[in-house]
Amino acid sequence: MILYGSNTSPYVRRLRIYCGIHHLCIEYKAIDIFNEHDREILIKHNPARKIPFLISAEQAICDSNVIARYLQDKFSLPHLNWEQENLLTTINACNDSLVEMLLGDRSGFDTQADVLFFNLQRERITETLAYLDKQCTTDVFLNCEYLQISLYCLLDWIRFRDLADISHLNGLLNHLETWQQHTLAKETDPRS
Ligand SMILES: N[C@@H](CCC(=O)N[C@@H](CS)C(=O)NCC(=O)O)C(=O)O
Repeated sequence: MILYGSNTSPYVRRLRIYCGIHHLCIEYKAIDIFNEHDREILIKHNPARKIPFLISAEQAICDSNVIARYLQDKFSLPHLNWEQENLLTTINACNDSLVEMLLGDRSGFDTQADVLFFNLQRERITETLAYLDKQCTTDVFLNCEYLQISLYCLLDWIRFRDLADISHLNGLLNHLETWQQHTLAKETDPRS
């Protein structure tokens, strides 16, 4: 199996850390989705034109959430319960809005403008981070390694790209500090 992605994507990184922790024999290939040659590979396998995607002997699996479920099935790893799925949805919502803001910024838009689209993203980012700050010390969260990894990858990406102020959110800061000691967090650091 081959996991395609980029070293900077938090969605890809969460899967790389998860595979590493469980010693899953998955090859990783980094691609640059804005490079002409690599984009052909992306287009061939994922109509949504997003990373990550996984190529297995049987088929291509697109989207980090689906890839995680596929790996959990394939390697008999625990699935998330419904409360944990909801937390993952919250992490993803925050991550998706930050991606939109980053792309808006790179496209030359004023992402701080008082307009509906950016107001909605900013509201979602602020509220989901505040919510996750409270949830990240609960048993529901702490009993799920995939959630812990996913939140760590989001927070470290926020810090790496300077995307949001989390300096007042102590739960999130503690989570970041705990996970950044992990060998796999160091090995997948987007800065290196
Ligand atoms: N729901 C997707 C989101 C993946 C995603 O947004 N990936 C970004 C990179 S971090 C991407 O490929 N963006 C390309 C684009 O938006 O055109 C997942 O969980 O895999």
